[in-house]
Amino acid sequence: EIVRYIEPGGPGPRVGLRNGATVAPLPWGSVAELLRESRDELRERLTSAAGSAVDAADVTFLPPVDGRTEVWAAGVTYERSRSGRVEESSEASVYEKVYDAERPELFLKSVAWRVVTDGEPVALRSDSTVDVPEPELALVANRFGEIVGYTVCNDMSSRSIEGENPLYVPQAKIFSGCCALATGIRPVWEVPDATDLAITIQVQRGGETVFAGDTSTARLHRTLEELVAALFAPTDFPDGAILATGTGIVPELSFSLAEGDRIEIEIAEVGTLANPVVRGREPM
Ligand code: DO4
Ligand code: MG
Repeated sequence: EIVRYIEPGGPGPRVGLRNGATVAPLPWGSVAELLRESRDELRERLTSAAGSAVDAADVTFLPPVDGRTEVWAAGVTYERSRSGRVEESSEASVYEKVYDAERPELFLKSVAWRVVTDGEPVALRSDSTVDVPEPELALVANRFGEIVGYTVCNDMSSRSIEGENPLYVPQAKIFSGCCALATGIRPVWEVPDATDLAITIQVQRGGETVFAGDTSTARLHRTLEELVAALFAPTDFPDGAILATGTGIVPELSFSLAEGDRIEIEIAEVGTLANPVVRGREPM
């Protein structure tokens, strides 16, 4: 897996290759720089370029995104997401239409510096009453729009704010602690078939599982290539982009996350992501 990390007493963030319990530095100064390579160049250089390895337990892993690389997300790409939005929204037809439309729903989820990673808190808006995690396969695309890797994304969302009016989607989706990515990017050639990966989620509260769900990328209503092509067609991404592919797991509307919960997500062959939940600050 491609990772970003800091060694104690070492230089600033490095890009490395995690292999089991070790991490070896790679020659790129940032993930943004690495995403300027073509997929073929990256594959060739990754196999030969790693320096001397250190123990993974001795380093701090950072979110695997930096610089000008943005995180985008697709919405209403699974039938369960469509039915969940129809239930919560005052404007249900918007979601029914977009599910079958040629143009997918795409939105900017996060700039790199706002992303958190495994073990760091994700947040609930203080003005929201129904909040959920959204466990999503995220595609890592290079500057040419080639998918070079996969990671796990949690697209934290306020259902009460989005449900009030679809024009509030940016506020329901973008705030401090809204976007978590796993620590590693699994290269695409390590995952021969991404079209049937199991996705599971659990929410733990006071030692009990208060929500559990599962799905598979086989239930995606659009192809991975189609989503990346729609993102890259009108827009340049000189340092690549990360694109979360939408959620296929939506709890009943009676469920909401609470401060102190712990969210655990796993995507087979891609990785895991676990985060504690905090309540964001009150309005000033
Ligand atoms: O329409 C809002 C976004 C839905 C979404 O994020 C998802 O389906 O994952
Ligand atoms: Mg989502």
